[in-house]
Amino acid sequence: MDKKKYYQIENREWLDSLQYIIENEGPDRVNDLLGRLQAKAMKHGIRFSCPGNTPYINSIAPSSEVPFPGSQEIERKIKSLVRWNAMAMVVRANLESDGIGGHISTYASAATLLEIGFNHFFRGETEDQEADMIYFQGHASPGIYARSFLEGRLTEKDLINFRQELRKDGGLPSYPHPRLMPDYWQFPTVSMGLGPLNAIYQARFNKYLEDRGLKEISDQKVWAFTGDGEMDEPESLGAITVASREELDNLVFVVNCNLQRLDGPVRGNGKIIQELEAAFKGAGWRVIKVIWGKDWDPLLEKDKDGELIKVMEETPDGQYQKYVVTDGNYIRKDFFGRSDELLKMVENYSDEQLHKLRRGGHDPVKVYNAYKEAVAHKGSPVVILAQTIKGYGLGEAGEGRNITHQQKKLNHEELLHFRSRFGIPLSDEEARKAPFYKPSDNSEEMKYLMKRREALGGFQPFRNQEAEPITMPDDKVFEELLEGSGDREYATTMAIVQLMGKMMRDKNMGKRIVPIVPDESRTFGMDALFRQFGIYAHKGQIYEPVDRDSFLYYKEAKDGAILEEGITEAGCMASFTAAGTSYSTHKINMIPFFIYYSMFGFQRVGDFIWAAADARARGFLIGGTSGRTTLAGEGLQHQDGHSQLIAMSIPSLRAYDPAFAYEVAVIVKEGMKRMFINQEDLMYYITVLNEKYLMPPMPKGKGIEEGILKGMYKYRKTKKQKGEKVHLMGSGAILNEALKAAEILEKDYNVKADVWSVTSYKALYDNARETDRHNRLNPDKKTQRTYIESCFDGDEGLCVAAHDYVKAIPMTVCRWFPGVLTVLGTDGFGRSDNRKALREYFEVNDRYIAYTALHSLYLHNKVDKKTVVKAAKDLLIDSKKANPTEV
Ligand SMILES: Cc1ncc(C[n+]2csc(CCOP(=O)(O)OP(=O)(O)O)c2C)c(N)n1
Ligand SMILES: [Mg+2]
Repeated sequence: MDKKKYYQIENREWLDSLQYIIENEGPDRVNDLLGRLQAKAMKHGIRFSCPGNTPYINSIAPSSEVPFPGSQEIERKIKSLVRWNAMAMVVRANLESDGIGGHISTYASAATLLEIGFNHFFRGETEDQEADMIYFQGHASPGIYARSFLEGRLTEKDLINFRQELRKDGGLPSYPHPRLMPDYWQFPTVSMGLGPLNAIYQARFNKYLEDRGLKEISDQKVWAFTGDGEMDEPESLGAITVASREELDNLVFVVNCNLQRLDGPVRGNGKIIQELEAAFKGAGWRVIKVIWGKDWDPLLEKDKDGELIKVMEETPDGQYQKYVVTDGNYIRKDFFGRSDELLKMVENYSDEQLHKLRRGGHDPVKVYNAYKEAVAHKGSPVVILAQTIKGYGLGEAGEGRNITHQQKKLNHEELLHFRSRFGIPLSDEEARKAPFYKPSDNSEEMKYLMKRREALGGFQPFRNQEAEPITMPDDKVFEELLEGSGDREYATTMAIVQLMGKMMRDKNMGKRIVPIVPDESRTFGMDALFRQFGIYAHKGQIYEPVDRDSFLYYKEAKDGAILEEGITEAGCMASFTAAGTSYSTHKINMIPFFIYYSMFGFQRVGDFIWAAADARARGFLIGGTSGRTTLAGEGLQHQDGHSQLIAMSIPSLRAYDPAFAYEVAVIVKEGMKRMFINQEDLMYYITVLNEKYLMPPMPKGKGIEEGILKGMYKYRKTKKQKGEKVHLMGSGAILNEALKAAEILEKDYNVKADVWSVTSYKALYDNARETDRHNRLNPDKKTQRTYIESCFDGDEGLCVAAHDYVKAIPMTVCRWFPGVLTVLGTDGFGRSDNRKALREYFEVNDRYIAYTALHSLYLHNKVDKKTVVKAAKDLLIDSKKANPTEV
């Protein structure tokens, strides 16, 4: 027998066997057998080629589709109205205010994807149903507003004032911003990549609450709509393995693959859908491709030899984009013309028919079926890759064109085209004015639309603003820190971890604390919490940990409280946001404490922090191992001397750099009260240190607590009666240097020195700036004093500030200091060395502080030149030393 014949028989035998199993046993058994075959082959060194891709066709075969459950005709009409109003909103805003911006083409491509969701899937909130959570593609917002307008939730005035928020009667923000529309938008998305990553951790947090028994188990879904260009952001794909590892079958991604981004094609020479399929499939997601509309079904049916699929696969995205802007004849020649068989296949199709062959993302039946399968899928997250056309329906005005992303104005002809294309009942004259159009409440469209939302439980998007306040932890929790450490030295990091542990043990609110760490628990001494509170793991602990015999073993548990996220500050921040907005999303106040290397916070995930502030998240960001000279040894990439500077830019953030444990306790207590009892949408940033020293008890005196919270208070009052006076302002560990400097000044230079603990330059700056503004705008009223001024009442004098951050921070408040404020700080790149060497190098140690005070006194004619020159010598101030800011 020749080989060919033999192979044919062999093939038939194997395939028949497989066919038998398919028919009699089903897919699980088929998978099991194929896996065994693969393992056997690999044992013999034979690599099994395992393609990451399926063919370039829809994942759901037409034979598996269910019929559309509603009226396609009415839904098409509704969608057309939304399209028109979304377009009109942008066009009119730009006519009124040239260059105000907005996007038409994104929603135009996403309309079917969103409308199928609104009419059939996105659940609202009812007594016994949790609402779905939806991350909308940010710049598709005109379409979301336009739908809310039809639903009667937004007025015509709102739409007219799109992107004109500062008008007298208000307006709509450009993108989803809960800060600006707190009863409407739930998730800020438009900084690309943040939405997809946040959505993953949101879905995971929902399971966390269920697994810890804090919320009922539900089938609530998290939907994330993203652009295909957006998937280029590392954050978009950066956590997709988290979603599959955690088996987040409550998560559905919908990637709007219009094959375009802002400048042009996403993958002109490649295929974004195939690329994403491989990435998601490899990561363990269920991938549903919705590439072709139903017009293609009969063609694919006829494609017995796979010739059509081959051409579909070979054609790069750039060419598909070209077909949108060319006529049917070009498509016939360029696409179908690649084989006689294909040409024959479409010989009875007119050019117009070829041009109109619809893409999957514009076909309601295909999209409906994809969503239906997605929400029913169990065991893994699902991604839907839907092919669409950017600027769909805009025609010459931008459909599929490279300029379409920025198309914001339509001329009269283009408006009429749009009107006719979508059958909006407006005369030519009317249409030219781009009016908003809403049919009467009795029209079949409006009745249908309202009925659908009612059936799904209410409107989307919406945002809840209320939650039951927590009960404050028992005062005892804070007591130990307020009392000081006696003769035991410890660090403020230990203080905060200790405090957190105590709060977690509080029977009233302990369960609400969510510690979040990026593989840094041992650095911060948090491993002590492992055993007692457990590390959250949906699967529990299905292995025996190596340290099982030790007291503080690595305990993973299904109801664990600690979110040990691994090395991902972005992931931690996403968990922080999910926990910190839980008061709104789940009506349950959760209290996140995200503890991390402070250097890898604001500068690494600053955009996530900004988005958390937009989302009105509440919680504590704890910047550990902070301070450029306090984190010894680690060098340039680790030593943080500027996170407090970036923190100043976030309006809803309270930022503190405490020195002592009692300060930490006062700040945390206040934060708890303001965020979780008063329900203020604030976040607290507290930098803590790993330098151990004695923690004094909180000084008795009046106004200490108030001073800690407002940013500064006098910690040490000079006992000297005579001599010139200076004020030394210290923060964090550098406060100790200021205290030593005071001793030097008093002992050796007959200078009286008060020492202040400055806990928050941001608080001082915020207060001074606001007071200043009040005085400027109210010249007729009594002048208010800044908090800084009130601190120095009758005790004005020269001041020297020293801290472990850049000098720009204290300089923000210089002008409100009654005397002259001279600043010492740690500008420049860090170095690997010990604290003593670092403080010498950055000129922030006791000697530099004392010398700077003397120099300031000299500049103000309070000491003579001889004294200051001698002091420089005695205090070993070297004018030739290396300059830390030299680069
Ligand atoms: C982090 C970030 N970088 C850049 C932008 C600016 N930007 C807004 S939309 C856009 C293109 C989006 O393309 P795609 O994600 O494919 O969405 P489409 O409009 O095509 O649906 C860009 C670059 C942004 N919003 N966020
Ligand atoms: Mg795109």
